[in-house]
Amino acid sequence: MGVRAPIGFRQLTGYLELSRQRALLAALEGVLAEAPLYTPAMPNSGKPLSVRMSNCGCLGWVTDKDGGYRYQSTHPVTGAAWPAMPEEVLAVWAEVAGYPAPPEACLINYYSASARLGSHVDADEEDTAAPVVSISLGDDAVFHIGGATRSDPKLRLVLRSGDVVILGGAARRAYHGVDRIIAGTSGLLPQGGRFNLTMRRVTRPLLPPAGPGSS
Ligand code: MD3
Ligand code: FE
Repeated sequence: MGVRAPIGFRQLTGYLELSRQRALLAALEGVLAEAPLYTPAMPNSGKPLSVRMSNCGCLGWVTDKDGGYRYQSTHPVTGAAWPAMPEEVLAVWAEVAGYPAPPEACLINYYSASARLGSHVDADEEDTAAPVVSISLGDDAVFHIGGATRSDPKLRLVLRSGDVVILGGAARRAYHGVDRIIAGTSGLLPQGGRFNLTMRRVTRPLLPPAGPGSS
């Protein structure tokens, strides 16, 4: 029997055409010139992650040995405020999120050919009603998503350049990770590897979204 994706997982395969991927990449290079990729570290152990990270938007997700997982308004190495989220990124959220408030954080993950991201749950956001929207650029990634516990069966699928994934509902609380990058599968990044952008709402909006029973 096949493993089903959790409710609320939606992969829009090939959503972004090449011209739009290139425009997103150009905007991303501008962001990274101001907020360079850094090597995050695990809380307590200080073990470095293989994925390098940066952020844009008013808040950014960071992790280091002493401070642990958190959102903060400044780059952990330069101390500067995160750059604004580019309009090309905000446009994708506006098109697919189905959420009345804009994202506050956009985490930028960069995977070299040997990078991976172990199975985890994203649980540092206060606004759990908002979806997470992911954009993949560059080489293919083997991604997995399971359920609410680490031992739930996992669905494995490939995320390709131009794919947009929307994580809402139960999927928002599911274990997930990146098993590996398939090097040489995209010509988008001159240096190879893969960028993943995840737009997130961190705080609850002042006006909560309309829901069942709200009229
Ligand atoms: C499922 N990023 O940044 S994107 C992350 O490809 C993260 O870089 C992966 O996991 C990457 O936290 C996966 C798809 C994704 C993003 C956020 C999720 C899946 C998710 C949040 C909850 C559940
Ligand atoms: Fe995640």
